[in-house]
Amino acid sequence: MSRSLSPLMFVALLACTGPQGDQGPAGAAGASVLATATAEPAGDNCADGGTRVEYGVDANGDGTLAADEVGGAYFVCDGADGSDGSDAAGVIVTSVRIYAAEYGCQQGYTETVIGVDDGAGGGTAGDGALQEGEVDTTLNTCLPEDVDMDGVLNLDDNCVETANDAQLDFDGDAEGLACDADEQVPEAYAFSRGSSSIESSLYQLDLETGAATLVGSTGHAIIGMKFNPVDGLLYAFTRGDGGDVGGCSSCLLTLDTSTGAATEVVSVTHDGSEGAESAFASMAFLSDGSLYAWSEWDDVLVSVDTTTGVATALGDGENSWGHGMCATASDELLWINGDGVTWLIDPADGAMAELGQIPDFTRADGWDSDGDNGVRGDCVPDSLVYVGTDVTYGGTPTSLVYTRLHTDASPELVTTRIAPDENLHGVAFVR
Ligand SMILES: [Ca+2]
Ligand SMILES: [Ca+2]
Ligand SMILES: [Ca+2]
Ligand SMILES: [Ca+2]
Repeated sequence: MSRSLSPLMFVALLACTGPQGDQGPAGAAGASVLATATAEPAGDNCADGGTRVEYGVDANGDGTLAADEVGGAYFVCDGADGSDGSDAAGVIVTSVRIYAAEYGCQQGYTETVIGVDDGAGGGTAGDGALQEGEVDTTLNTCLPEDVDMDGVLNLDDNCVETANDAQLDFDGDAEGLACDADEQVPEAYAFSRGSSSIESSLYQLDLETGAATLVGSTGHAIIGMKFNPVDGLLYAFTRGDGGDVGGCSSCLLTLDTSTGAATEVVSVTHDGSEGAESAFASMAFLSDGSLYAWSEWDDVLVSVDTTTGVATALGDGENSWGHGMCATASDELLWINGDGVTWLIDPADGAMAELGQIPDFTRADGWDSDGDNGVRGDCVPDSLVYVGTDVTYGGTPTSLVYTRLHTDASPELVTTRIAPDENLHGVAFVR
């Protein structure tokens, strides 16, 4: 079979859902390209007859190509040698979604390739695939701006075809948890608020859903908590200044992750602060097991000797009280202050480099009466993902938030609320 081609064949269609910024109509993802093939009698188009192929965008999504949807046509003509090629078996239509801003499509397009598997242009006839010389026309049709309708535009979406409005990505590879086959949700624990009369409870936390399962009471008023990657134990600080219901002021504890029960390690004193005690709510262990904390009463980073309980100031200190601290994969300290501004701190000398402001950070003005407010978050081990509790005061519930920190030249912070919880006051990931 040989063929001749109509001049119509090189028509290309662009059918966008709308200008940039418009929301595509729901269900528009079904606007696919269709092609139909019908027998063409001998005549002007094909001297010996052949096949007429029409193609176009199925604008109304009914699965058939209506006359007013036909965007172009071409003919596959039978050869003059009398061989019978008058069927459409050789016509191949393939479509692939391409997520790039091209062809006037701001959020990606469907590329549809149509041709005949006839060996034209050096291709291989009858192999079920179109080689370059067999391609007769290519159509590019714009995709809906948000194909999975999760509220995140295609080019910003870390699972573009899976609805995942939270955009969770705990391993930091830019492929979201919802579509990343090798991503694990970190194991995590959380504690509830305590005071001089209220014991903090330990919870096991599901970071994917925000659900918290009670483990047990700690018997103390906990203000900070982290796992030590060297011994694998969960450590916690109690409140200072007589504020611990368990009577161990500014103490470092270990917590049993099966029962919540606490074991006292050492009482921590900081000679730079008034009255030697302080509040060490923001704490983090480096990979070698060394412990750092933010001393709230004099606003300075300290290193903590877990044997003697002596806290030693690093750097000059600045800022306000902390909202959380964690160690990054490169053993820097990520610290978030009371205004939701994030910093990377060099633990060698306390030098601070500002990353940026967490958007929509919720904070009430001033300190609460207990001096125990704040977001006490943790980093996912292999990337700069911070998960903490977002606290407002005056009885307003807290919620678990997820923040991705981009540390390139233009830091971008993305905050997503995972789930509300009325009692969480800080989180720690198993190391
Ligand atoms: Ca072929
Ligand atoms: Ca989306
Ligand atoms: Ca998605
Ligand atoms: Ca991932």
